[in-house]
Amino acid sequence: MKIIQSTCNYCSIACNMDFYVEDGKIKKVIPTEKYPVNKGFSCIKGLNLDKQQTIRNFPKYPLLKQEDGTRKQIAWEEAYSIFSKKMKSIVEKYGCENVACISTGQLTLEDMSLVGHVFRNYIGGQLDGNTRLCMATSVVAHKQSFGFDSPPYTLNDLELSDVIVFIGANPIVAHPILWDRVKRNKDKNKKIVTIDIRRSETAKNSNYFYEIKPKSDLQVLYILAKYLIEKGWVDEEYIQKHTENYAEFKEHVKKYKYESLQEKTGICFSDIEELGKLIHEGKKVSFWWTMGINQGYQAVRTAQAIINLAVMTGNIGKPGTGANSITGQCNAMGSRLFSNSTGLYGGGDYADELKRKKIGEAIGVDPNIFPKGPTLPYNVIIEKIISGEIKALWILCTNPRHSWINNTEFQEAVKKLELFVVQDLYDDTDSSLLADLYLPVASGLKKDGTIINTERRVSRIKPVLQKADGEKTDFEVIYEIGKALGMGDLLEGWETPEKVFDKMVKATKDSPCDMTGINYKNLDEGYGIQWPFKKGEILENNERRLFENNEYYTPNKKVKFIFEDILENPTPTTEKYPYILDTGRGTVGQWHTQTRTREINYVNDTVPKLPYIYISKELGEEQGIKTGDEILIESINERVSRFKVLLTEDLSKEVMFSPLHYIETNNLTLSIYDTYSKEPSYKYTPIKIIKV
Ligand SMILES: Nc1nc2c(c(=O)[nH]1)N[C@H]1C(S)=C(S)[C@@H](COP(=O)(O)OP(=O)(O)OC[C@H]3O[C@@H](n4cnc5c(=O)[nH]c(N)nc54)[C@H](O)[C@@H]3O)O[C@H]1N2
Ligand SMILES: Nc1nc2c(c(=O)[nH]1)N[C@H]1C(S)=C(S)[C@@H](COP(=O)(O)OP(=O)(O)OC[C@H]3O[C@@H](n4cnc5c(=O)[nH]c(N)nc54)[C@H](O)[C@@H]3O)O[C@H]1N2
Ligand code: SF4
Ligand SMILES: [Mo]
Repeated sequence: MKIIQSTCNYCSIACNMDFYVEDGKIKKVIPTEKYPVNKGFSCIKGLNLDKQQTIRNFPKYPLLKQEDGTRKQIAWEEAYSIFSKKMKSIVEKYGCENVACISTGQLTLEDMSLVGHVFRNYIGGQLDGNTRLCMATSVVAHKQSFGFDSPPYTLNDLELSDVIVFIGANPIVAHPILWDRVKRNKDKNKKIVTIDIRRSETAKNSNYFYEIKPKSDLQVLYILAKYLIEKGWVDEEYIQKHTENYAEFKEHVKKYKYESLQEKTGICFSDIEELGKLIHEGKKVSFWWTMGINQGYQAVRTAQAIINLAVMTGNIGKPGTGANSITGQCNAMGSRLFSNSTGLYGGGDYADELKRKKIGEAIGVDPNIFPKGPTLPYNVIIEKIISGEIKALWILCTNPRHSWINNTEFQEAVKKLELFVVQDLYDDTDSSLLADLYLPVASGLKKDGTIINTERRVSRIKPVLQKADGEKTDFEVIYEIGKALGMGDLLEGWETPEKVFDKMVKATKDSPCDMTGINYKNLDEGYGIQWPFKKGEILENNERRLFENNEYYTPNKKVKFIFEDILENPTPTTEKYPYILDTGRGTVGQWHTQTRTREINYVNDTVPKLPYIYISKELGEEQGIKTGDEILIESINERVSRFKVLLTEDLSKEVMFSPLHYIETNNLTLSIYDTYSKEPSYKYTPIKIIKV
């Protein structure tokens, strides 16, 4: 029996798994014991990776939509030819700015780089990723505050911290192995703190829980900063030496009044005193945030308010500390640095002439082929499809008919396209079913490449199984499309994932994410390597954090306090729509739009088949609603969805929660975005109940 170590390509922890393979079949899957991330553990999704595409009879050949709406199987060569002819004619007729591609955080770094090369460098179209729905806020916050998109921590910091603060994050459900690292922390007196708008699984298992009003984090964080400053519980020396803009920040937070705290946030002054004391008395305090922060209308500033807190208390760049944004999809970090969408390969800036030249030379292309500026963000792509400007869309490894905010609008939008191509494992996803051309691809079990996890660790995805006749990987399909488009010489040196990886590594030389010391050979030793890792460096410690030398990536090497006045909520609740819909992950076993996790029998058998919504017991009693009832919920934009009710004591009367795993949820959400990152505000929708 052969044992092949590869990486789980669901969540951003990127556990490694040992696949035991015999006669072309996976006999068992065991979490890799020596891997520094998951140390022999994994969640149910990783353990069931062998079920991928084995239960359903999935297609191996492309499907072309016919005039009567049925789909006909066609040969691969025909599909490439149709794609390239149609795409080229649309570009000719409407201009390259009117074709778009939406990629993902779930492909390999090599797949993403290649799509960037084909679609941005060659076609010159618009390219964004579903990472916009997820990590755009953190990216902007990091760039502005730290000078580069650089999550500073290593997962080991969870084992070293004595005060661990989760803000808008529910790792027990969303990142089980991150939570495992918390449980491995040996400090008996450690304090786990959760700030959420509902008593989440993580809140229930924390020592302290602060239940705040939806989207009131910025108020809480500014008042907490004001309190710490008044008490003198800040690290003056660190602030003096390594930060800028502190005096202005100090002045800014004075504005926020303790008197209005309770009304605005739902927590009281004694909570701020308690939280302030916890942070002050902690020796190694770490702050961790995820989608409760990133998905909001003032999200970037909220993320930066967390960064400000860590910095002003000197909790950064030391073991067990940090302002730590947790990523979501397995390769969210890779897509941020290598998709060539919002920035140049390796986290470069399109406007930086010097960098264009350097990266062009490093990867062997004329820098003039790089786009002149960043891509249109996802929401503008959709708006321009609706307005009839954008005429072609290619999506890879994402299911926006289900996951996009206000998703019914997506369905309406794609009807206007002249060409809609979906590249996915399955031909029956909500998006695949709408495609003019559907391109099937093999699962991660048959792919070769790398991904970068939440702590900047690069690891290998290796083919565990061989492809069947006709089956293609994403890399092959993208490459063949490039060929059919006529890229010719431009594809020289891009033939294999390894070649592309080596190119991308060269593009990072001397940048903060310098990976010139990483190659497939040293990755194949099986421990993963975090960036930065320069050529010639010796890896003494494989669990490293950034900013240990107190130098940031800004021009003056100082971290910047960034803040602004708190905005009015663009869509507050009204008398007619008095409740707020919160959305997010429902269970460990369910992954987003459930196309993959439906293949895990245990998950399928145990999760509700119908969409469900949690409502507080109190409200249920008041309104005569019971668990198991079916109700209709209407959102402020007058869309209606049907849910099964689950009454709970974990919510306040004003808030309801429905998981994103059901398409009905995003039927209700609104087209509201953060000002700077354009990340959707998925977690705040005014709604009302229509009883059934
Ligand atoms: N099982 C499973 N795991 C997953 C995924 C999955 O689909 N299934 N998806 C992966 C991906 S891509 C991502 S991005 C991560 C997401 O991981 P998380 O962000 O941890 O998950 P969510 O449930 O979206 O949201 C976290 C919490 O934010 C809270 N919240 C909502 N609004 C606010 C607010 O205004 N303030 C505060 N403080 N909290 C608020 C919600 O109540 C929720 O408990 O999970 C990853 N892991
Ligand atoms: N209401 C609400 N909506 C949300 C969120 C929320 O918190 N609330 N969270 C948002 C977030 S953070 C995220 S990340 C998004 C996720 O949204 P999506 O990315 O749309 O969700 P997935 O189900 O992961 O879609 C991945 C698709 O790729 C396919 N696939 C899997 N592996 C491969 C592969 O190797 N190659 C190809 N080509 N296809 C593959 C799968 O079958 C699936 O159809 O949802 C967002 N939507
Ligand atoms: S915790 Fe994440 S990476 Fe690890 S097995 Fe589960 S889904 Fe996969
Ligand atoms: Mo995500």
